[in-house]
Amino acid sequence: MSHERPDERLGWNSSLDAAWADLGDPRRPGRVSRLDRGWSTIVVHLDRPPVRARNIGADVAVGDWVIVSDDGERVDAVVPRFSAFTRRASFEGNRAVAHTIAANIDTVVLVHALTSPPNQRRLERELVLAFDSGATPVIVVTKADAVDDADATVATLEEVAVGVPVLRASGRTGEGVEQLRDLVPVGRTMALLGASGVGKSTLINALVGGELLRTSEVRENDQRGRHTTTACELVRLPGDDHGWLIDTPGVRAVSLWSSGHGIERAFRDVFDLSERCRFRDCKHEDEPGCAVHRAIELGRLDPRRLDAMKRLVAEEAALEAEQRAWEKAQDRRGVRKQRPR
Ligand SMILES: Nc1nc2c(ncn2[C@@H]2O[C@H](COP(=O)(O)OP(=O)(O)OP(=O)(O)O)[C@@H](O)[C@H]2O)c(=O)[nH]1
Ligand SMILES: [Mg+2]
Ligand SMILES: [Zn+2]
Repeated sequence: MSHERPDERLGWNSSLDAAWADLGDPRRPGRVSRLDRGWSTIVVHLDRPPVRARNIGADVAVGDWVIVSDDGERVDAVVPRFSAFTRRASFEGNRAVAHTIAANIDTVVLVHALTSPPNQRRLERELVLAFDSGATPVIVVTKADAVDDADATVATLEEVAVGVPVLRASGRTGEGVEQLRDLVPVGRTMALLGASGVGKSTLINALVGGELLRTSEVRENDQRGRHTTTACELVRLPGDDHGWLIDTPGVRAVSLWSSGHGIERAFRDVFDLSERCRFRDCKHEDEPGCAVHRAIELGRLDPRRLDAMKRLVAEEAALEAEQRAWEKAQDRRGVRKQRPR
């Protein structure tokens, strides 16, 4: 295998150079474009067909840069990611397990449909994960063609989208598509995330200008999707000026897998207010001089937003406690193993 630097048009960049150097494996990495039951599809050269390799034991996500074994059979190593959208996997018994949906992404698009009532709580959670991913979040409200008055829904979502732009779009009429495409210049990657049926694949089809991805009707009664997309997929935008999109299957639950400052950034308004609380460690319960409660009394902050934030902080704390307990248990096991006989 060559020691050639991967193609920047595939999304390689200088932070990956450093990560690759740290990995200490000079073989040329390729990019995972799809995952199917233990198999990775990997693009190594833009102008050659992708290769397929097994990813036994390797923690791989779409968008990852991986090194394939010399015999081409399996993924040998994963180049550390510069960003990743990771949530807590839903059902893993008593232990928290991370599930990375998309890796090495520059922009995260949180897709909501105008045909359903705006869901502020869901958007808040998505924003926490998006900020934690290391990528830049953007909110897209789509199906703009299907409603008469989008303004109220957009305004409701904007209330909790502190500092994050909200774009209107339609996969049917092409509204907003050009603006979205401009967010993905050559060498960049944008992942689309959201509930099933909101129109992620339809939007990607509009962006690439063809019926590349399968889509299907939502349920008439509640506008819920049918989980049409079942695997993440890296899709190239046509033309030499544009980068990559990642389509993802709709996720029902957005559980936190947090380690960074996602909550602080997603709730910047509340954190800004709390700077003016009398006590530095104010919990915004019933302490005197609480600037957050003052803002609620003045109608400047929705009390539901404070509740939502507290719930997320508690969820994150519980997750961290769980992880610490698990690590401790692992350490004990490790010590036992190392004990001389
Ligand atoms: N009117 C209208 N319908 C749309 C638009 N975007 C998507 N739809 C419809 O909504 C349904 C679901 O769209 P999909 O693109 O399959 O949704 P998805 O988010 O990819 O769903 P999953 O793959 O299940 O996660 C389809 O019937 C689409 O035709 C839009 O902009 N306007
Ligand atoms: Mg889809
Ligand atoms: Zn306070």
